[in-house]
Formats: sequence, structure tokens, C-alpha cells
Amino acid sequence: MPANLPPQYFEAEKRFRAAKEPEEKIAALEEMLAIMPHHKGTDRLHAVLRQKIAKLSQEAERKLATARRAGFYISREGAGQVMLVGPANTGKSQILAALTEAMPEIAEYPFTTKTPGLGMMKLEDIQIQLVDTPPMGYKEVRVLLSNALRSADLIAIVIDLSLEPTNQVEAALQGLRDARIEPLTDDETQLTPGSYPRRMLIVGNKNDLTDSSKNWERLRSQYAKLFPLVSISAREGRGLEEFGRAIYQTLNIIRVYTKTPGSKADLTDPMVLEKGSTLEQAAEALHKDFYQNLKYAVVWGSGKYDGQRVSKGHVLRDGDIVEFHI
Ligand SMILES: Nc1nc2c(ncn2[C@@H]2O[C@H](COP(=O)(O)OP(=O)(O)OP(=O)(O)O)[C@@H](O)[C@H]2O)c(=O)[nH]1
Ligand SMILES: [Mg+2]
Repeated sequence: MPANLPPQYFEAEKRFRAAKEPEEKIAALEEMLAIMPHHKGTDRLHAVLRQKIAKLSQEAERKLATARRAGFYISREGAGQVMLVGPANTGKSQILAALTEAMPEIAEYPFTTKTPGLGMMKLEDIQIQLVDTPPMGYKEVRVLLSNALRSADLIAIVIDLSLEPTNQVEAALQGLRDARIEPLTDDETQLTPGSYPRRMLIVGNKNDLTDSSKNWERLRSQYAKLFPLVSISAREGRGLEEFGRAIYQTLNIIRVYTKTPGSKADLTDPMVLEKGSTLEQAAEALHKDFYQNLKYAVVWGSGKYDGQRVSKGHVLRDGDIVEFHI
């Protein structure tokens, strides 16, 4: 045992032991390597950890290749990625069809969708990627689906309002918990260590059917405090605008329009930033030159008055127009 390993090393080692995915194991090992002092006594341990990382990297590569082949490796496009998940037959594919150009298979029987389906949904002047997924609890795809869901910007739990809602929501939440995905909350102490906190909302679909209003009330009384909720009929095209608004709000984003000095603002192609972003963060997202050389900016919208000069720490708001000066 090499001497003088600091306590942080053993904490990272504990994380390594607890980790289930190769990516997490690699991260813990890299931390251990960074913490470990370099001298003769640690040479061997160094080599052992490096070897482990190399092996795990190969494993991660193989997993990724499998996911790609099966259509579960979904590259993110647009201003946000929203995954439609839930029990079988609740209308996830119908929603994708209603809101995008995609033409997924829709059928009366459960377990129709076997691999994810993608489409782009227009929300005012931005595009959101919608992803239709196979039903949760479909065991052939569980691992691949879990991995895909962990990187979603928003998980939309879709349930059928003609049926009792609680069981459906709980089944979906349990499926997500099995994938170690938990609802994102403001209170981080609520989260299980090693879990993947994600933003979530609940969609009650088929609100055109009998009993749907009774079930909607039930759903609201039980979950309104925990999740944003929306009632729709994908088949009849009802509530789709509200659904879009709920997605936009829950994604927690703002749109910022840029303007070059002396010309008009480009109001067609906003930058999309996380809510609460500062001018400096906007500059960073735009281009590294802007970030490095930013002197100040002029803002229309969130300033006290239009055309106000603001500093790097200024918090931007949805719809702001920004003119960067470098
Ligand atoms: N009445 C009504 N039926 C709907 C609505 N949305 C979907 N359906 C019907 O519900 C059935 C299932 O729809 P799908 O979109 O295939 O459901 P899914 O959740 O993708 O199903 P899986 O892929 O098996 O998980 C089909 O018969 C649809 O026509 C709706 O808003 N109202
Ligand atoms: Mg489907």
C-alpha cells in the first residue's frame, strides 16, 4: 500500500466501487489519479489505474456502438430534447405525429414502438426535438432506453386519461427510478447520490374520452404540487399549444437576440440560454472571441431602459436584444 494517500482519494475510490456505468467508473478513476501523489511508491498503482481506465473505455465504446446500431443513440438537435415516456398505448407516438412531421407507427395494441422516433417541433421561433420511445417496462430495451433518457433535457411522462392515472404515473416514475433518473428539484438534498436528476412534466392524453375529466382532476389533485401538468388530446389536436408552453417553461430557457452595432437586430434566430444566464455566459455561448474580448454590451429589454449599457454580470431575460462590444 503506497503511503500518504489523502482522504479524498478514498472517497473517489468509494465512488468507483459504487459506480455502475463504465463512464462513471472512468470519472472516479481519473479523479483518483489526479489526487494521487506522484513518486516511486505510487508508480504501480498509477499503472493499474491507467489499465483499468483503458479497459473501461473500450467497454464504453462497445456500449455506444450497440446503442447506435439499435437506434438508441440520439444526437441532440435544436434548443432542447424532450423525451416522451410512459406506459404502453398512452399515445406517445400519436403525440409525436401530432406535433412534428414524423410518421411513427400508431396502433391500438400496446408495445407498438420498438425503437425511438424523432421529430422537430416548432415553438414560436425555436425548434425542440421530440423523441418518442418504446413503452417503459419493455425489457428488451430497458438498458438502452435508460441511457438515452438520462441525457434528456426534459422527460414528458405520458398517461392515458381514460384510465386510472395514479398507477400509470407511479409505474413511469418507478421505471425512471430503476434507471436512476429522478425529478430535478430545487432542494438537492432530496436527491439520491449517483442519480440523474431530470426536469419532468406529466401529459394527460386522450382527454376526448369518457372519464377523462374525472381522471384529470385526480391527476391534478395528486401531482400538481410536484410536476407541471397538461391535458391534451393528441388525436383531436386539443391542448397542444398549452403543451408547447409547458415544455418551454419547464425547459427553463430564454431566447436572446443578437444585434451588430449599426444594424437591425436579427429577430429570427435567437440564441437559447438557460434561464438566469448572464451577459458573460451569453458571450461565451456565442463565440470564444466575444467571451475573451468582451468590453460591454448594450441591452434592449431587461435593462432599466432600452439601449442601456450593461456589465458582464447582467442577468438576461427572455426576448432581450443584445449588442456585444469587443
Ligand atoms: N381517443 C384518443 N385516442 C388516442 C389519442 N392518442 C392516441 N390514441 C390512440 O391510442 C392508441 C395508442 O396510440 P400510440 O400513439 O400508438 O400509443 P403509444 O404510447 O405510442 O404506444 P406504444 O408504442 O405501444 O407504447 C392508438 O389506437 C391511438 O389512435 C387521443 O388523444 N385520443
Ligand atoms: Mg408508440
